[in-house]
Amino acid sequence: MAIDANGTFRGVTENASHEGVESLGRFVLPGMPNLHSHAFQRAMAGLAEKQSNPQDNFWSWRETMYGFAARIGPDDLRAIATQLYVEMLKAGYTQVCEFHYLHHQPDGKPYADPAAMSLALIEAALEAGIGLTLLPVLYMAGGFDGRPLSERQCRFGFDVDGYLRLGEKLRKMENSTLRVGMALHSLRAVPPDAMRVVLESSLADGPVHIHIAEQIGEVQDCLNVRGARPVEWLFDNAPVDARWCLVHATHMTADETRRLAESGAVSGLCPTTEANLGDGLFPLAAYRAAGGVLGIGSDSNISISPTEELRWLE
Ligand code: NGQ
Ligand code: ZN
Repeated sequence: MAIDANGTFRGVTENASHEGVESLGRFVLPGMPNLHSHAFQRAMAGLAEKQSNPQDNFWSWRETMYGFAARIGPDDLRAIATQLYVEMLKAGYTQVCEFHYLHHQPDGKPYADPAAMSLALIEAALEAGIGLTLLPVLYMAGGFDGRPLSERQCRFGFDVDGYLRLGEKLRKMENSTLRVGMALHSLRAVPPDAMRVVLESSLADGPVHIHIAEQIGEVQDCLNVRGARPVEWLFDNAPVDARWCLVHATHMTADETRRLAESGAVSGLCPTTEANLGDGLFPLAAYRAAGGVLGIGSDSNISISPTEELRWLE
């Protein structure tokens, strides 16, 4: 098996001689990266997997999730994430991208150390022995119209300066098993001007992740306020390339699908949560035909199984 300098598998030679090659004596598979996780949501498994009201949808799921999140502090997060990351390793994930927005205390005040919740995740990954790509999330507004964060969203919020300070601090902790990138929660949560500023910062020279188009409602709001669909708007306004991961690119036109595939950006698909919450199917066949790159994520961590995600995707 040929592996390039980035650790990416580049090819397999059939019937190769094993002369001089160390045998592992068993079948081996490449470690699977988990492109999208909200660790704390592992502990709400079972709270929202049933419909208690015919009107239930993504947004009512989110209210349940917010109510649960309000009870999680740094010690809880460390415990939940440590157990989760061990589960991930046992299931075959060897690297996890943590899309982390639970930054402050439940009332919105920063912890004495504003990085307390990030540090809990770093400690959990170290304890479990999984590679961590920590993606601190920028979350500034409650919707495309720029409305302020709701009471329950206040603990997610940073202004641009505070966010970049957090990113710089975490960057200094990088090592062989910890990488720090950037995440924009979604187009609805990050005003265009703020997006431009953070994308010009040094934090943007690593991985950049974003929730892009999971819900028909947000596609509609984006069209109404910004005059374009989310994927379309992002490509027109940001330098999207192979460093980017667009999570939940569920709702795309044929043209958006082609642009995403040609950009080299990764489509981060989370089949089990997208099936439960997403109200749509990713255009997999067209995307693959256009040469698009994809990976999977366990997102809300109801299922922690790469084979299960791939089976649902197929
Ligand atoms: C999240 N989860 O950030 O946990 C989101 C829901 C939102 C999924 N999109 C919150 N599955 O998008 O506002
Ligand atoms: Zn997510």
